[in-house]
Amino acid sequence: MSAHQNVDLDMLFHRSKDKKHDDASVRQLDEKVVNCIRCLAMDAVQRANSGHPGTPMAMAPVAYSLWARVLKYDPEDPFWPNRDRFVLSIGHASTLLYGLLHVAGVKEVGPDGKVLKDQLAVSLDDIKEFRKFGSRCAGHPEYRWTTGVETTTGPLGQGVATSVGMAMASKWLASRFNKSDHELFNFNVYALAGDGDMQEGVSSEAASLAGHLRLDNLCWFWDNNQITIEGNTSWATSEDIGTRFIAYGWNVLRVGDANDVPGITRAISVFQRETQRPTLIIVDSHIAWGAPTKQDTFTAHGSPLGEAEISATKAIYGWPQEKFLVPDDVLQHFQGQLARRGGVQRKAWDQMLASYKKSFPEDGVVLEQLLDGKLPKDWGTMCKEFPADSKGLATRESSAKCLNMVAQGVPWMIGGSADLGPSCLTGLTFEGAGDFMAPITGWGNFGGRNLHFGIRENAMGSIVNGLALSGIRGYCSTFLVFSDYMKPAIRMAAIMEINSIFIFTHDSIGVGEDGPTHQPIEQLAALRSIPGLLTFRPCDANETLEMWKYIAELKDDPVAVVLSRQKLPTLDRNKYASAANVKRGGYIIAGAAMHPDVILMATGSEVSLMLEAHEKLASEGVKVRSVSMPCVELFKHQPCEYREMVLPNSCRARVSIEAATNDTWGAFIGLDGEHVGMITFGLSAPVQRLHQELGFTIEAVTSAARRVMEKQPRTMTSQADVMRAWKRRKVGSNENI
Ligand SMILES: Cc1ncc(C[n+]2csc(CCOP(=O)(O)OP(=O)(O)O)c2C)c(N)n1
Ligand SMILES: [Mg+2]
Repeated sequence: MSAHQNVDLDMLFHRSKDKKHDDASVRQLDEKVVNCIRCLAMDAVQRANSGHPGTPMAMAPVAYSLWARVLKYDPEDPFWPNRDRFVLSIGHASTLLYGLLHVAGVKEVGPDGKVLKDQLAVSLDDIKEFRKFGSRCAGHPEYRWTTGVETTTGPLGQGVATSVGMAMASKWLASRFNKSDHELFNFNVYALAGDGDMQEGVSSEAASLAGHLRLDNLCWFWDNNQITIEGNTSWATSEDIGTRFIAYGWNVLRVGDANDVPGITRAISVFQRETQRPTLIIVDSHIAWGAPTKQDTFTAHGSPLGEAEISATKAIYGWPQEKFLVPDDVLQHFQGQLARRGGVQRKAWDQMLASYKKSFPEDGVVLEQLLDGKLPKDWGTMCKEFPADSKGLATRESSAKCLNMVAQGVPWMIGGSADLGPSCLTGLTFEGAGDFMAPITGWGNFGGRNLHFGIRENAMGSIVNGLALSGIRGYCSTFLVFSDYMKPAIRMAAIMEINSIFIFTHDSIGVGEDGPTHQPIEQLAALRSIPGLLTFRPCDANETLEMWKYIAELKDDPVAVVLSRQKLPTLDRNKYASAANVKRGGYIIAGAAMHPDVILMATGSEVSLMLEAHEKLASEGVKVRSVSMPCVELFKHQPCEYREMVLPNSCRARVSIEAATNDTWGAFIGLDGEHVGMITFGLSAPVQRLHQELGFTIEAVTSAARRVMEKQPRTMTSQADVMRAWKRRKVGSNENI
C-alpha cells in the first residue's frame, strides 16, 4: 500500500474538488471570455485614440479567474455590504475594469442607492465612448461616477494603500457585528497592482502595516511585466520585491504565466486558506499579450495599438475582426459563474441579516444605521458646551473631548494617529474603545476603535479613505506640517466625495521651539486649495465643539481639522457671538454695528489676538468689526447676502490675521487690505518670543488696521524685503525679521 494513499492530492496541490472547470470545452469558453475582454480594451482605446491597451490584454485572464471563479459579488446588487472588493490599482488599465463590469452584467445603482434592474452599470455604448465627455468610462476608474468602481485610482500606489483600509474595515465589521451563527462580514479585498504600485512608497507603508496587522483577507496581484513607461523596470529597480513582502509578513506566491487560469485560481485558493498573512500573488505577464509587434514593449503601455496591429492580434487570438464584439456565450459563461454564485451568496446573506435583526435587535439597529449612513437618533447627547475661561485650553485638547463625545454617539467612528496620539490627543479614551490589533498579539483585537498607523502618514490617509469607502467613519491625525505627506490621499478623498476626517494639530509657529521644520506656514493654503475639502481651524473650545457636530453629519465631504498646540481662551459667548455660527464658516464675532471703519478677520489661534486688538481699537473710538472664519470654504458657500452682511463691500479697510501665508486672504482683503501673517518660514524659540519677533502682537495688528484705514497698506515689495532679510539672517540674531 502506498504511503500516499490517504493524502488528499487536491488539497496538497490547492486544486478545486470541483472538476467541472477542467473540461476542454469550459477552458475554451474561459479563453473566449478573456479574449472578449482583451478585444474590448483594444477597440475602446483605439476608438478613443487614447488610453492603455497593453495591460488589460495581459491581465484579462487574472481578472477573469478572480471574477468568474472566486469573487463573492452579485452583479444584481453591486453595493451588497459583504461583497468582496476588487481594486484596480493600475487605474490606467481602466478598460479592463469596464470590460469586466460589462461582461459581468453589473447593474446600475441610482443616486438614491436603489439598483436599476434594467440598466447596466457599463453598457457597450459606454465602452464605445471611453474617455469621451460625460462617459461612464472615464480615463481612470472613478468612484461614484461608475457603479462597480470601488475606489478612484490613477495615482499609482493609492489603490493598493486604500485596499488596506478596506481589509481593516472588513475585520472591524466582523469583530463588531458577527455572532457565532451569524457571520455577516467576512469579505476579502483584492487589488491588482503594477510595477508602479510596487515602486511607490505609499504601497510599502501600507503593505508593512497590513503584514503587521496580519490582514489575511487582503490579496494583491502584482502584474510583473517588467515594463513601465520609460522602459524596462530594471532601469530603476533591482530589489527582490517578493522577498521584501516576505519581510513584511506576507505570504508570497508566484504564477509563472498570466494566461494560466487554473494556476491563478489555485493561487487564490491558497490565499483563501491563509489565516495569518496578507497574500501577494506575483504574476509574470507580457504586456499586450498576443500583439505581434507590440507585445513586451513599453509602447503598448500608453498608446493605441493601431488598426493593423489590432487586426493581426485578433487573428492570433482567433477572434473575429468585428469591433466591440460581445458574443452571447461569453456573457452566459461569465455570468453563469459569477452571478449564479454571487446571487446565491447575497440572498443567503440577506436572510442572515433579517434573522440577525430579530435575534440581536440592538446590534441590528446600529448596523442598519451604519449601512444607511444615518446617525443614531441621540448621537449628540454627550456633546456639552464649554464654560467661558480666560486661560482656556488648546483646541487639540477641546477637540479630544469633543471627538470622544461624538465617537460615543457614533459607534462606527474609529481612527488613530501616525504615532502622535499623545500629542494630537486623538485617542478614544472611553470604556470599551479598545485597540485595533491582530488578536494573536494579545494587545487588542479587530473590534478596537483606536488604530495605530505607525509613522506612516502617507498610507494613513489612504487607509482612512478605505475605511470611509466601507461605511466606517474613519479619522487620522498627525501634525499639520506633515499634511504634506498626506496630500495625495486627501485629494483622492475630495475627488471621491467621501467623508474621511484628517486631523492636524500643532497648527502654526505656535509650536514654538521645534522650529521651521515643524512650523506649518503654507499648509493651510495648500489644504484650502483642494476643491471639495472643508478645512476647519476653530478658535476655541466651543467653535471646536460646533465643528465636530457639523462634521458628524457630513456624508460626502472630507474635512481637515486644524488644531492648536497652545492654550487658547474659551470665549465668553455672552460677550461674543454664538459659536453655533461655525456652520456658516465665518461670522461677525464682535462689533456688529453697521458701517465699520475697519474689519479684522482671523481663524483659530489668532482669533483671541484679533479680539484684543479689537478692544484696543474700539477703546480709541474706531468702529471695528471682527470676523471669525473657522472654515473659509463654508463661508464661501453662503449666499451673497450673508457674505455681504459680514464683509460689506463698502468697507475695504480690512486686515486678516493668520499665522500662515496670505494666499487664502487675498479674496477677502483685496488690494486695499493687509495680511498679518507669515512670509518666511518660522524660527525656533519659545512661542511668546516668536509671536513678538514675527509680528503677532496687538501692536502689529492695530498698526496694520491704522495703515489700511489710512489707505496705506504695506505693499508686496516690503514683504519681499522681509523674505530677503530672513534669508540673510545670522545665527544668534533674528533682529532683521
Ligand atoms: C503617482 C503616479 N506617478 C506617475 C504616474 C504616471 N504613470 C501612469 S502609468 C505609469 C507606469 C506604470 O507602470 P506599471 O505599473 O508597471 O504599469 P504597466 O505599464 O505595466 O501597465 C506611470 C509612471 C501615475 N499614474 N501615478
Ligand atoms: Mg509594468
